[in-house]
Amino acid sequence: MKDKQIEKLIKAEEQRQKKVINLIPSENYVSKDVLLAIGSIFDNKYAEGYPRARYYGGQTNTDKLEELCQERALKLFKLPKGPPGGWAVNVQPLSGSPANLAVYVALAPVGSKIMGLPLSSGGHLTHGQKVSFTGKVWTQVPIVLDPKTELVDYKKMKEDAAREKPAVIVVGFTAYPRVVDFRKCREAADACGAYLMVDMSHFAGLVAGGAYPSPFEYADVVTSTTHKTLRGPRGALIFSKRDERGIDKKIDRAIFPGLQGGPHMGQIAGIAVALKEDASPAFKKYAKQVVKNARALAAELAKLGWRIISGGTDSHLVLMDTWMGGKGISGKEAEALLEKNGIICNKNTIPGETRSPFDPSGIRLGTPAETTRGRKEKDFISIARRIDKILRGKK
Ligand code: DSN
Repeated sequence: MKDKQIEKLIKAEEQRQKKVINLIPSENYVSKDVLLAIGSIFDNKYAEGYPRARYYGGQTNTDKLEELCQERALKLFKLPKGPPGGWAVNVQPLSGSPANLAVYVALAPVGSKIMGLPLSSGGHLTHGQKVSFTGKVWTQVPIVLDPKTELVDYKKMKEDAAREKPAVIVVGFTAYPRVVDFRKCREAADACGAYLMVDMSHFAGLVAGGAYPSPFEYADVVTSTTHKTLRGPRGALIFSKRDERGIDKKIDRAIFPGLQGGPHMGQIAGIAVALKEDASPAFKKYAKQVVKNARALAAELAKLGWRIISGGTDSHLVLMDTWMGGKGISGKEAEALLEKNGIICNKNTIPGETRSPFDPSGIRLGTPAETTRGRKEKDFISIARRIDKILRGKK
């Protein structure tokens, strides 16, 4: 590389990534083929529009690439193309937040309501949080967690939806360790005529690998980033049901020309590569191992006396109360102490949070990245013991 400054930083980051134990649940390690595809000459091409309906010439290869990526995405989740009764997928969103925004632009009139889980309970900024653009244009109707079980209170969700009549109900969270009951979410959407949107960014790879329930039987729209458990490059997908409501057409228009310009064709090439990798038997094994590892991590931490939110996990992530009502240490301190000892995670609010989001009561731990590196349950039991020692100041 001619640019030595940047080359040095790339090498330093490579070393850092190799050295640490990465427990950030939303990160992963992509294959060399994915890196080759995103660094390819597809990056040079403008392709505003969609296959066979572009605003620039020279689209022979980009059209084929985008259609192949779409085919692979539908096949991975066993979705028929239709219409009617099938699914469409838009592979152009630049990342998860723009994808979610595009769905609201398409389906929720300005000023209407969006029902979502507040950030402090494990939701996402783009699920209608006030500091996000989605909370300024639309009003969030909060999904509430049962304070005892720390699980979604589906009964209240349905009652609140019937009363508040949100245009969209968005489920699928970023710090919620358990499975989401998509059938009950559908009932809540039907109680008020809302669209049911599932943001499966965190667990899409688990769905693909058969290690987490699929939302497609119940949802109208499903969004996902491609760089978390799906183990692809940065980007996102929007799946929409193809029926007389024309959701897919509205979403296509919301992405382009509504919100975005030219798609990042290099990223789309990388996404297509990852989606093929995700369809392999090896990836199924990987997805199941991710969950087994998270369960082992949660169980060992609980055994060592830490409070695990909801008592465990069904997914790739563990939410841990490090503060324990003042008997432990804050999430910010825990994150820093662990990083000093080579373990990377993120501080996180916990349900019923009483502290500031900048120094909350917990940390979020995840297994996708280290499972990619081949770690198994016994490794995660050792990691749990190491975390315990570090947080108790014994290391
Ligand atoms: N930043 C992602 C996560 O870590 O969950 C969500 O956008």
